[in-house]
Amino acid sequence: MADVGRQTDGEVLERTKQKTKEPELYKVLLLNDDYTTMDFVIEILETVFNKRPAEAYRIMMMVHTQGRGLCGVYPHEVAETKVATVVDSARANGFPLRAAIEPE
Ligand code: TYC
Repeated sequence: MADVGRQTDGEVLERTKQKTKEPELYKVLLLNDDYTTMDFVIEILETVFNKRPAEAYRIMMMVHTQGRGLCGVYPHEVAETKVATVVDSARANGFPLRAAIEPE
């Protein structure tokens, strides 16, 4: 049932859409390169994406063998922050690791 919106001059406006929208979600992907160590990628997956060790290893190997791998799905601002955290941490450690976001 549509809820009744505000009233103006005897006219009743009905609100037919929901007021709150689900946030759009984005995939965060890690990309392969030849120089970042496997241990560093696993550490990133555990610390930035909250993966347990076995899952972190699985995702790292997926990226290593397939070129890219899914780390998580987040609202846009969270996804952008994850990418920035990955890149900042990689550069601080001298690695060229890259991450990307993609609409879900
Ligand atoms: N290919 C890298 C190596 O052989 C490991 C690696 C895995 C790098 C995943 C990046 O996102 C990555 N050392």
